Amino acid sequence: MGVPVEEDGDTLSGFKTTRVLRDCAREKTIFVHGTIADQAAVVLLEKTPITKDSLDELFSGSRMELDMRNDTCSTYLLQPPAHLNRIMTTVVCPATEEHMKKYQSGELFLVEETEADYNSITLACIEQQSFSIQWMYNVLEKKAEADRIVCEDPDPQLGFVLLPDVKWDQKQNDNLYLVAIAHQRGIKCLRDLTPEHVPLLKNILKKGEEAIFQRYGLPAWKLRVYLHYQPSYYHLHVHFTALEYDAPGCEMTRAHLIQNVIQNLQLYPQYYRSHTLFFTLKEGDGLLAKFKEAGRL
Ligand code: M7G
Repeated sequence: MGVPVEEDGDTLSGFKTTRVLRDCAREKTIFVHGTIADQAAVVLLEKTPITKDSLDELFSGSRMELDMRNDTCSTYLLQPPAHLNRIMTTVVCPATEEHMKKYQSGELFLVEETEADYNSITLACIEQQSFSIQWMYNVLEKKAEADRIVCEDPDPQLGFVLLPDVKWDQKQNDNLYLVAIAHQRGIKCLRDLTPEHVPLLKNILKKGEEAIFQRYGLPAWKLRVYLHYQPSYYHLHVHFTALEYDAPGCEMTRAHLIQNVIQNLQLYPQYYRSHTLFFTLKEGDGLLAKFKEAGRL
């Protein structure tokens, strides 16, 4: 279980920085490795977007500091009221070596994975090295985040829980991001899917879209709904993101649109078992090392 950040708690005041894993000025993010009470931790910091409904208060309630003026152009540094100046903060503690690798920047490699590669390289690697899926079981069993559930279908075969992704602060729909976690256990990833899972995928898509429309007012045609391959967590889950949001992980080397997945399974029952799949892995990734050892890169 991760360490919760209490509203007025001081979880981070005892954080000691070891090193910066990644920072990106454009995304306004910085990921830091350090320790909290001698436990390894990763802290992810991201400045939140400026919401439309905060504009009046932002203009009327901020202190303005003139930076420069030149003809028609002037720039200022605005100091908004504290509640409009938040940083979305995720704390992973205790963090493993795998977490450090996941969040640090590094060179990317395109991997070509045949059915044989999956069986001889990937499968063993994900069984040994993948991230704990305990947080998903906690959600399914209402041991965590129960108050955040947006919709649930409790059916053990077709059911799922839909809730906001940890990356989304829910303050605006522009970066809407939810995740649907299947109740059915034992479906690790895309490679396990067969036509028998089509009703499950269709159910997640239809009911997830309906729930998002009801709660957030975004219709199905404004959503990008997909599975990751490779995912970080090997228990079936589906990503729902706002179509116009350039969500991390929505690139074509990782995201598989659920509508295409359903169609592929209907046309070719063994599609995900037998097709060669392509994806990117980052330098330092354990799976990448195994592909290199096997001479596949
Ligand atoms: P993934 O493709 O397995 O991994 O997706 P990724 O993180 O490499 O994309 C898992 C999704 O679950 C991601 O979008 C995560 O941000 C999200 N997620 C991860 N954790 C640990 C949590 C959590 O504890 N709660 C919620 N609500 N979402 C999480």
